[in-house]
Amino acid sequence: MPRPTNGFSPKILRKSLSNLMIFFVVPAFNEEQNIGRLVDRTDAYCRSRALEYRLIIADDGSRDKTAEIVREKSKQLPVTLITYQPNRGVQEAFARGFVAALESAKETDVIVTMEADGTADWDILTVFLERIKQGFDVVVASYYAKGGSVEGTVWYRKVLSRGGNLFTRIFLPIPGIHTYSSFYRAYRPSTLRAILEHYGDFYKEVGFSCVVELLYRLHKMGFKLGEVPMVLQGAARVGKSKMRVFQTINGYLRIASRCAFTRR
Ligand SMILES: Nc1nc2c(ncn2[C@@H]2O[C@H](COP(=O)(O)OP(=O)(O)OP(=O)(O)O)[C@@H](O)[C@H]2O)c(=O)[nH]1
Ligand SMILES: [Mg+2]
Repeated sequence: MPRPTNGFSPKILRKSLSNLMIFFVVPAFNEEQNIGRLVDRTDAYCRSRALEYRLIIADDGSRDKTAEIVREKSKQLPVTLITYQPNRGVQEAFARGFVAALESAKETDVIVTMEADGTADWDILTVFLERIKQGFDVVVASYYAKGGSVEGTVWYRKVLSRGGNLFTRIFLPIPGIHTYSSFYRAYRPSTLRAILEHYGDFYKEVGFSCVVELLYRLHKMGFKLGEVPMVLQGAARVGKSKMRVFQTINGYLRIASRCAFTRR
């Protein structure tokens, strides 16, 4: 049974969200065990709520059947495959996905990023869209906000994630934001266009820390950022995590020294 969407009735939601298009941008690396499920889930969710969408999957040098599966799905569904070799990291996949989405997105549309592994809570998607309609420019799924949590993940990943998050909250404070590393977010297209125009790129970072840098840039540019509590279901993923721990820690340190101390 679908869970209630934080107080918004499905009927009201359908009416208020009927004229926008969602551009999903999903980075994927060796996700053959999860990607088909993600495509089907996206389609079922959007279809049941009469949401128009395009799902852009950026396959970043996978050595498994990720691209093949997505290509097959794109024959039937509004799915775009971006694929290249070799693997360059999640920053490249996000950047290519953003550029593809921005080529078609109108200002009233919404760009939603999420992981390919199915760990996101679908029921908060409509809350994201409502927040954007209410005037937020960017909304992030937050497992460290009150009401959020991380479930089904090994203890050392939880410690690392919480430690990294605490670090960013101390050195890169953003009022009202408790989670910096979440991939699951909704952006008004104008925010990403503004970042590109102002900085010339979305971020400098390579790897998972790029999303932290992007969020901090958006904050510094004065955009209104909000969050929605989420329970991250770690057990929903099949296969191993692709997060490179040391690269990510290094990235956080670099961002802190570049952004917090030099205020750039
Ligand atoms: N394009 C691209 N995507 C990547 C790369 N590494 C990871 N990803 C994707 O980024 C998302 C997050 O990676 P995960 O492996 O789930 O990392 P995680 O969420 O920290 O780990 P779990 O908690 O185990 O899920 C997934 O959709 C991956 O497929 C990469 O090098 N390139
Ligand atoms: Mg994951």
